[in-house]
Amino acid sequence: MFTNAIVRRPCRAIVHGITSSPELGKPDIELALKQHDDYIAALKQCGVKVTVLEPDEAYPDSCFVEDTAVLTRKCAIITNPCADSRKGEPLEMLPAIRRFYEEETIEYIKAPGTLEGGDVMMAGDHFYIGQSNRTNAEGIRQFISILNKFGMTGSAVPLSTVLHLKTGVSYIENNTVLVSGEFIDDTRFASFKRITVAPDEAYASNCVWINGTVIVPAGYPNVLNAVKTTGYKTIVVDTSEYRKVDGGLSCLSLRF
Ligand code: CIR
Repeated sequence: MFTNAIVRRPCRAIVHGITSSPELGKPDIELALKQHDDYIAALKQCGVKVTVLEPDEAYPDSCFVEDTAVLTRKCAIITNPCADSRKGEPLEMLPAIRRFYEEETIEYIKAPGTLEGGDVMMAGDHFYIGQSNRTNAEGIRQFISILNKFGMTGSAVPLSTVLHLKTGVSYIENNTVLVSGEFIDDTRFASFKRITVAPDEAYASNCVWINGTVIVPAGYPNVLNAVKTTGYKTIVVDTSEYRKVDGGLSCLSLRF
C-alpha cells in the first residue's frame, strides 16, 4: 500500500525538456497543467496524500520527479541523474523527502555512479534496475549495496532500446507485469504473469499501480482493456503533453 505521493507542477521551461520525439511538437503548458491536475486527482482517488511542489523553472524536466529519488518502505535513495540538465534536481527534492524520512535512512548515489528513478522497478522487496544510457553499472552497484544494507535486494536489467526500464515494463502487483518490446522475451520476467503490450501501444506499458487501482494513459484501448480484464480497477489520465518530452505516468510522481 502507498500512503503518500510527491509531485512537482510542470514549469513553462518544459518546452525545452529533453526529447527523443521532436516530431510530436512542444508541450502546451496550459494543457500540461490541466493534465497534471487530473493526475493529482487520480492519485488522491487511489487514497494517497499528495504533496504538490512548486514549478522549478531552472529545470525543464523537473516535473518528472520519479527520476530524482527512489522511496522505499525502509529508506530513501537520492539519485544522481546522468542527464546534465537534470543533475541539480535531486537536491531540490531533498526538503520534501526529509519531511518523510529520518536523516539516517536517506542514502545517496554518488559520482561516478549515475542512476535515474525511471530505471528502478520495485516488486515487493526486490528492485529491478535498468542499465541504460542514464543509469550505469556503478550506480547500480551502489544502489544494490544500499538495498542490501536495509534488507532488500536488487538486480540489473541491461536495456538497449527504451529510455528507462519502466518505459517498457511496469510491475502492477499481484505478480503481474506489463511488458513491451525488448522485455517481452526477457527471462528475468518469465515468472510473472505477463500482459504483453503491442508496439503501437508501447507507451502505455508505463502504467502506475496504486492501492489496487492501475492508472493507464489515455488513448491506449488495448492496454486499458487488458488491465481491466486482469481484474484491476482503472483510472485513465491523459499525458499527451508529457509524452512529447518522453515522460510517462510513473515519471510524474514518487509514490511511497
Ligand atoms: C528526460 O529525458 O529525462 C525527460 N525528458 C523524461 C524523463 C522521463 N522519466 C521517466 O521515465 N522516469
